[in-house]
Amino acid sequence: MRVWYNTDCIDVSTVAIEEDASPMTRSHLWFTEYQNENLSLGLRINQSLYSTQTQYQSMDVYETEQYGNLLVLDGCVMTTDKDEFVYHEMLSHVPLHTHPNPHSVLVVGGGDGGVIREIIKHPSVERVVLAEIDGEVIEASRRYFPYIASGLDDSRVEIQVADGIQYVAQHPEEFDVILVDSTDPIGPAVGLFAREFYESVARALKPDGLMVAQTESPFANQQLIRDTSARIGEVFANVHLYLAFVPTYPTGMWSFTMGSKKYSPLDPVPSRVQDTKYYSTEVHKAAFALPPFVQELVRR
Ligand code: SPD
Repeated sequence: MRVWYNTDCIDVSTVAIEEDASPMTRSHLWFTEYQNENLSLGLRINQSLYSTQTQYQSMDVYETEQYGNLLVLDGCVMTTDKDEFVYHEMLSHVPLHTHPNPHSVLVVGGGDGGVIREIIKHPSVERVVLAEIDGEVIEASRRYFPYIASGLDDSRVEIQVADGIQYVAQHPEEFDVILVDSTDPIGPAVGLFAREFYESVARALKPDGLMVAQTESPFANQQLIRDTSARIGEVFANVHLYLAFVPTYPTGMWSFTMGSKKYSPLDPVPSRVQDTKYYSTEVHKAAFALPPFVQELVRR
C-alpha cells in the first residue's frame, strides 16, 4: 500500500504513508515529511488517530513510535508529545524573562495551547489572549494532546477564534508581549511574516513591549530569516535572533526572532519558573550566541 498526499510544506514536498519491509512485530506505516527535494523526516506510526480538512488547512494526528502523538498541518510537522517542550518553552520564556513585568500577553496562532501552558507559569501574567484562526486545531489539541492543551482552561486565558492579523490591528497598545506561534510561511500564515503585520504588532504593544516570532530553520530557510530579521529590524529599535534545537523540525536547528521597543534579551531577569525541561537562564543567554553562518543571515 502506498498513499501519497499532496501538500505545500516548504517549497517542494509531499507526505507519504507507506509500507516498509520491517518485521511483522512493528507497524509498517511511516509518516514522511518531505521538506525539500532532497530532505525528509520519517516517523514510524502506530496508527492514524484523526484526519480532516478544516476551513483553512488539512490536519492529521498520528500516534508515532518515537515521539508520541504528532500534529500535522498542511503536511508539516507542528508538534509532538515528546519534543514540544523545547519550542514552547523557548518561544515563551525567553521574551517573558526579557520583559521585567509582563501582565498581558497575546499569542497569534498556537492553537494547540503549548505556548499558553508555558505563559501561565509566570505569576505576573494577568491576561493571555489566544488568537487562533482555526478552531478545529484547538479542539483536536484538547482531545489528542491533553498535556499540551492543559493551560487553555486557565481563568486568565481568553480564546479568540479569529484571524490574528485582524485581531492585532484592532487592539492598539494593549499588550506587553506578543508571541507569533505561526505555521510555516505558506497558506494562511504568509501574512504573519509581512512587514505590515510587524508594524501592526508594534502598534498593539505598549510603549515598552516586545514580540517574538518563530522564524524557521537557518539551514533550510535562509532567505526567510534574512527578510524577517530585516523587516522586524525596520519596525523595532532592537532585533535579536536566537536558536533552539527541535528534533522534529526541518534540520533540527530552529530560530526565533525578537523585536523589542526597549528591553534587551541579552540580560534576562532571574528565572521565575521552576518546572522547565529546556529553558534556564544559562540556556536563555546561550541561545543568542549565533554561529557565524547565522550571524551572516541577520547582519544589518
Ligand atoms: N515546521 C514547523 C513549524 C511549526 C511552527 N509552529 C508550531 C506550532 C506549535 N505550537
